[in-house]
Amino acid sequence: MAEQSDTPTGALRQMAECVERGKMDINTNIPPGSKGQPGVVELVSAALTDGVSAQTILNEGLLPGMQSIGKRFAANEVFIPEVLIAARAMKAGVELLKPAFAREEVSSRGVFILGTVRGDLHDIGKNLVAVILEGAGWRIEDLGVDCGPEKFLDALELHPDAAVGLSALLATTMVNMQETVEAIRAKKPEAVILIGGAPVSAEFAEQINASGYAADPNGAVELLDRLCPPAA
Ligand code: B1M
Repeated sequence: MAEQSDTPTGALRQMAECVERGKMDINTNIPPGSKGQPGVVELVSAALTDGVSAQTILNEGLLPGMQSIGKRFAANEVFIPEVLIAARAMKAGVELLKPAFAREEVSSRGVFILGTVRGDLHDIGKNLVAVILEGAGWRIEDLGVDCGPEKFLDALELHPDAAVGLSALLATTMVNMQETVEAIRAKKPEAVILIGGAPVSAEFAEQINASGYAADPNGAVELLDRLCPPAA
C-alpha cells in the first residue's frame, strides 16, 4: 500500500483502495505488512481537513471501494471475510463524515424510523441513509437489521407521526419488505413508507403499496421533502 497521496483525486482513489482491502486505519495490518501506513480513517480525516466535502469523500472515495469489493464478491474472487473487513473499514470512514453531514442541518423535520427488514443483515446502505437524512434535519430511530414487522409497529406506536424507511439488499428478503408494509398499512393506512436497497424499484414500491422508492440517500431526502413537506 502506497504512502499517503497529496492530490485530492489520488487521496480519494487511495481511500477506495483502502476500503476494498479492509485497511481501516494506521494500526490495521491488513493487507499484511501495511501497519504504520495510512488507512481509511487517516485518509478521510486528512481529506476533511483539506476541505474536501463529505459528499465527495463518500461518492468518490468510500463508495467506489465498496462497489469494487461487491463486484469481486459476485465473481467469487473474494469471500465473506474479505467483504466484512471492507465493510468495517467503510463504516469507520462513514463515522467520521457524520459531523460534517450533521453541520448542514437546518431544522427538525420529524422522526424517521429506519430498519433493514427481517432476514437481512446488510446495513451499510441503511446507515448511509440515516447519516444523510439526519443531516437533512430528520431524527432517526434506527431499528437495526433483521427487523420483523412488529419492530416497526412498536416504533410507530412510540412515534405515531413518524415516516418509515425499509431497506433490503437480498432478493429473498423483498417478500419480508412486502409483509412489513402490509402490517403497517393494516394499523396505519396513511403512514409514509419509503423503501430502498439494490434489488427493489419504484415498480416494486407501487406493487407492495409503499409510498415511494429511493435509489440512494439523496433520493430519500427528496422523496421525503415531497411526501412530508416542511412546515412553512
Ligand atoms: Co451480501 N449480498 N450477502 N454481504 N453483499 C450482496 C447484497 C449481493 C448483491 C452480492 C452478490 O452476490 N453480488 C448478494 C445479494 C444477491 C441478491 O439477493 N440479489 C449478497 C448475498 C447473496 C449475501 C449472502 C446471502 C451471502 C452468503 O451468505 N452466501 C449473505 C446474506 C446475509 C443476510 O443478510 N442474511 C451476505 C452477507 C454479507 C456480509 C455480512 C458479508 C456483508 C454485509 C455487511 C454489512 O452490511 N454490515 C455483505 C456485503 C457488504 C455485500 C455487498 C458486497 C455490498 C453491499 C453494500 O454495503 N453496498 C453486496 C454486493 C453489492 O452491493 N455490490 C452484497 C454499499 C452500500 C452503500 O450500497 O447497500 O446498495 P447499498 O445501499 C445503497 C442503496 O441501495 C440505497 O442507498 C445506499 C447508498 O447509496 N439504499 C436505500 C439502501 N437502503 C435504502 C433505504 C432507503 C433508500 C435508499 O430508504 C428507506
